Amino acid sequence: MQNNGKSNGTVTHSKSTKQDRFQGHDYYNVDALLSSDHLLARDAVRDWVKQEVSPIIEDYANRAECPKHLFKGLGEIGAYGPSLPTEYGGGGMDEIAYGIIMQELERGDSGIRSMASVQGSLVMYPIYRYASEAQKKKYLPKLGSGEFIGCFGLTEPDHGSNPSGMVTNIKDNGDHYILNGAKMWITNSPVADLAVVWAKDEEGVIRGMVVETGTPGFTTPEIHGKWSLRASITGELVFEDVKVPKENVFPDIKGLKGPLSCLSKARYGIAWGAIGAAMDCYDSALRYSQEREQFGKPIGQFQLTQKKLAEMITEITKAQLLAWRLGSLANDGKATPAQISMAKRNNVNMALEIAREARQIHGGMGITNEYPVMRHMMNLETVLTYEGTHDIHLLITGMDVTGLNAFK
Ligand code: TGC
Ligand code: FAD
Repeated sequence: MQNNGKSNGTVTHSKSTKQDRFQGHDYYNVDALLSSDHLLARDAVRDWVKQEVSPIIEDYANRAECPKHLFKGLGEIGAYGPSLPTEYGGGGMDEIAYGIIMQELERGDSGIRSMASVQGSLVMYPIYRYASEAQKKKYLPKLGSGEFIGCFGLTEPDHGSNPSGMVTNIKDNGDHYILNGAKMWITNSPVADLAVVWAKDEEGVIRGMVVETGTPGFTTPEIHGKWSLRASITGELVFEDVKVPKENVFPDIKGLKGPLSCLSKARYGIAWGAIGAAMDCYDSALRYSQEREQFGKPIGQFQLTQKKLAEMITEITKAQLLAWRLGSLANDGKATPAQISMAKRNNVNMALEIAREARQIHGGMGITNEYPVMRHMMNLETVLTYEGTHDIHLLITGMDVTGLNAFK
């Protein structure tokens, strides 16, 4: 059982002695489509999650605390920007390797995957793609190693699904800009060293910039009371006449396509990540169904339990094939934003449905932290909403197939 981790008034991370018995599930031998490098990356991250995440995650989620000590470890295993070039702090691997690393991290916890995917896809990627060479050299190696922590500020209190309505703004003031406004729901912000922020200039054009925390007028209050993603830290970004050096503003990218291009990268990782959460729930439910007896036989022998498990592995297999094909397209530079939307929406919803069914198979035990399913289920409620809600992605697919825009 867990304890509350407190000794002499100091909160420490207590390690559970419970063994992580997770085994991967690959009904259609999708592994045969992967290279030896993909499998090596997958197994290394799976081992790291078993050693570093599984023993502590229930305790941290219980206390709604972020395991900050893992930021460095995530850097050491190459979880930040796996598909970015090594000279810019990335892993130099391909898009499938990036996806499979996100899958294994989210198998541990969606909040741990968030720690990595925000840093890699929403902070390092825009700096790599849009910042000056000097800014890249200044920030990327330290972000890649986990020495610096970054966050991404797009959402505002009154502009979530509709970021083009943002009111955060910059005004030219000689050798610097003055930044005012607020961002809401920002993963990692209270522990961040820097933020990639999107704000409108005096012409109303969206611009991106790096803003270092500690700059006078910039605060990052934490948001409390989340029942989801409890091991991930979330906060606001508040800017009151913050001086942003001109060299920190990305020179060439203008408009909403800047932040949306970063979201494509992160949504792609989530399409893979959700499979990890689904596999963990299925794995736990399958084992429970074989071990738990009622009416004199294992509950897995009842047809209704078999229906649940058979449908779960079918949906996981479909999601794996979707992710693999999307990864192949991404490797060729051919994955469209709408294809990424379809995979994010399908795979996250699939994982949430599986978490709910797995919870039922565990009966009353399913609501406890003896099993990972309720934690995954609560996490996936956020994953369904962030990076574009379930319905926004449906409308992106709808627009793509009809050619008619529901947002305008
Ligand atoms: P719209 O007019 O459609 O597009 C504006 C411009 O952007 C281009 N574009 C994209 N470019 C790259 N990648 C994409 N995915 C793109 N989608 C669109 C588009 O071609 C256009 O280019 P141009 O050259 O014509 O200017 O824009 P809109 O204002 O109508 O909005 C469309 C909509 C609703 C789909 C978009 O606003 C949207 O996706 N909304 C959802 C917002 C969202 O996803 N927010 C996420 C915040 S970050 C987050 O949640 C992080 S969670 C982190 C974690 O912990 O993991
Ligand atoms: P709203 O946009 O107000 O949507 C409310 C409801 O209305 C939803 O069901 C939505 O689907 C629906 N809706 C909206 N517009 C339409 C429409 N046109 N048609 C039909 N239905 C519609 N943001 C960041 O910038 N950086 C981060 O790091 C980040 N991390 C997050 C971490 C957590 C834990 C959470 C919960 C959110 C995070 N977000 C982050 C914000 C996230 O991206 C937004 O919550 C999300 O985009 C939805 O915005 P909203 O919450 O304002 O909901």
